[in-house]
Amino acid sequence: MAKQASKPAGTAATIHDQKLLRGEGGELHQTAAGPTPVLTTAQGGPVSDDQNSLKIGARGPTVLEDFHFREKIFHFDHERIPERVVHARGYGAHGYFETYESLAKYTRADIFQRAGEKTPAFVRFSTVAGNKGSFDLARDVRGFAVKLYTQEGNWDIVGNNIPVFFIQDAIKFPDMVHAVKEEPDRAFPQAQSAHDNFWDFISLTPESMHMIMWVMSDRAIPRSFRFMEGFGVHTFRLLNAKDESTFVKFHWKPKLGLQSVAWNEAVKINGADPDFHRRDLWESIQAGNFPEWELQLQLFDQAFADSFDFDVLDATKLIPEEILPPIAVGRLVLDRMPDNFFAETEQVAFMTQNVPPGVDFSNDPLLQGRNFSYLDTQIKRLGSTNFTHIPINAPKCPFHHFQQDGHMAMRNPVGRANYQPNSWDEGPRESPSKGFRSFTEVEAGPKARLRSETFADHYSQARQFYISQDPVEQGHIAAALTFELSKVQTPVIRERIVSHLLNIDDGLARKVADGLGLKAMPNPADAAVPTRRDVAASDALSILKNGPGRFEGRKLGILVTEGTDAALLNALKQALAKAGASFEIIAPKVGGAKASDGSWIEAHQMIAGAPSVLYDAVALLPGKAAMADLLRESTARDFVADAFAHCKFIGFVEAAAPLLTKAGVAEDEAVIALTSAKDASGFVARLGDLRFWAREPKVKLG
Ligand code: HDE
Repeated sequence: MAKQASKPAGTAATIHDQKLLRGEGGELHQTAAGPTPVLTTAQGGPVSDDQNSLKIGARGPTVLEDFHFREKIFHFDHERIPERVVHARGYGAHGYFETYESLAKYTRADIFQRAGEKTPAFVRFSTVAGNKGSFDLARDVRGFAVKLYTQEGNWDIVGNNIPVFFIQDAIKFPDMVHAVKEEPDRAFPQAQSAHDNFWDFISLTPESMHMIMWVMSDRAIPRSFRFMEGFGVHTFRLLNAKDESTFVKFHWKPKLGLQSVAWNEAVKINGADPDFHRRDLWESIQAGNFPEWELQLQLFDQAFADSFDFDVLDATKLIPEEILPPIAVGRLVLDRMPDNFFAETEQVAFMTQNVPPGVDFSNDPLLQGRNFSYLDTQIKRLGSTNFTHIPINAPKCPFHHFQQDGHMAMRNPVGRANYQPNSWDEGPRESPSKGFRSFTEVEAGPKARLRSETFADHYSQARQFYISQDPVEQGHIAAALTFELSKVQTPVIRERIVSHLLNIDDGLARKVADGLGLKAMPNPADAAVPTRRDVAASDALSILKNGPGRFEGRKLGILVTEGTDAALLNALKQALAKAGASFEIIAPKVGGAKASDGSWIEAHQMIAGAPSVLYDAVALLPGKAAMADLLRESTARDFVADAFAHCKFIGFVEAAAPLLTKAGVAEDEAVIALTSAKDASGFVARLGDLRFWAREPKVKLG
């Protein structure tokens, strides 16, 4: 088969053009890679000239008759489809889910019947508020949407990296989203919650307080998709063959552990590499380092649910893992990037209502509303009821139904019967035993717009989250709230938020009030139910208390110049490979530099293109003779100063000492001298701590 050229080389086109002008014509189909196919129109007609529109004379008007020109421009004009109303910016990958053990005791879902069974999967990660072209490191919730192509149809677990949500009832979703998106009169700020409308809505919506603690924590600025958890958020049901129900909450746990960046770092990453998260996923999958998550389930029955002082139907609440430890039931591995972003990542349609037999919904009013929204929104985005005909959305199991026609119908039924029952013995029939059956819950009550009393405690779990954090993390929450509210121009909104914080933690409220320069402390907000001040801490809620203790999957930035110690550099590379970590070489010139032993060091980046915010730690290996030039580069100084300010580990050779001084680096145990190649493995072992947070009070990260 002829190989498809990705795009014609510019020079070839020019030569082709000149030949045509000279009247030589001729097809230029030979390239270094072999023959390429003849360019055609969408109708398959061969094209002779794709460089010039059809004109009357060289300087005359273009003629309407030029069907190739018209088709090309017409198609281009219609390339865009509406972006998602939320979660517009996303990035996806293919992979598989592997079942550990049979879960037949709890569910009859086919995907959970056989140990070792692999089910194809597609996952899309996203931010929520920003548009499709916004940056990756916004302070925001991350979408974590998983499509499992099971033998009983597609199962979509459309989750987030935060296990709770802002609101309790889907009817508030448009208000919540309007408030966080850019303000409608001025169309800014983009992809950020630091503005009046968002905080106004939040200050008037106390049920959002638990979620606000999460969003103001480092969870909302993840280091990469690979280091995030995912959560189904709502309580679902599993149903076994006897239709017995078990409540379930879904959790995805990253194999490489959790990691986030610092806020000051996030701001700089957005400038240096707005695609930081998607590039990270692309690079790791292309390098064969396939990210992996374990699916863990919290399983419980009605009696257990009734024992909580919160309602498991309330999506602003979680069940602490200490009270109900999750059990691991399988793993998700992402091992292949899409061939085409638009066809797959943009057109994938996730829907909460896609569940296989053996999985069912609960009455969570947020989930009930989502089950309408996700079908409806696909018509808007994808333009036809036949969006399931798009390969990424089509089931990978056999399917048969009588739905027909409509725009862009690609799979059309054959035969006479397009209904059932019919007398022709044609077509599929329903199966009461194999088909989806809802849990036969008995429902009764007045038809009214109600909110359950059991949803009324808005502060206890917000407090639980806050007191479960490490002091460093608590500091980050206070700093994030102070920063966000400093962008709110209406003082009464700032005060209202502080009045809610008083119901969560006095120390936090005081810190934020102080950071904002509030003249007087407001009264605590009215609370429908007083905060349970004695709520127990849950260590599972902290990132830092659960550090991975290894540098695997992370990246070291290595600064080199002419005269870099080749032996040390090679030893570092080996130690990193052993640790399962990667590196980038940063040199004054991207062409590279000559090492101490005369060998050539290939560089990945020049210093100005690779600020240290793009790396988890840095090693400074300049040669002595190059230092005078390096000291003149302000980007080299920033490289070091930022690494220090962001509490990163810094390895340095003696020659780099003047650069450390110029960057204001003070000695501490994470600023590590590298005297020779033998220091490399010890240095890489230290990197497993990821950050040296004890430095933070000195650098006042804010
Ligand atoms: Fe979504 N959400 N959502 N959401 N959501 C969408 O569906 C909606 C909610 C989530 O990568 C939309 O196809 C309502 C919670 C993810 O394609 C839309 C409510 C959670 C994605 C929609 C919620 C999510 C979406 C926009 C309140 C975590 C991206 C485009 C009841 C459990 C999926 C689309 C992807 C996308 C509606 C709340 C997660 C409009 C009405 C809670 C990960 O249908």
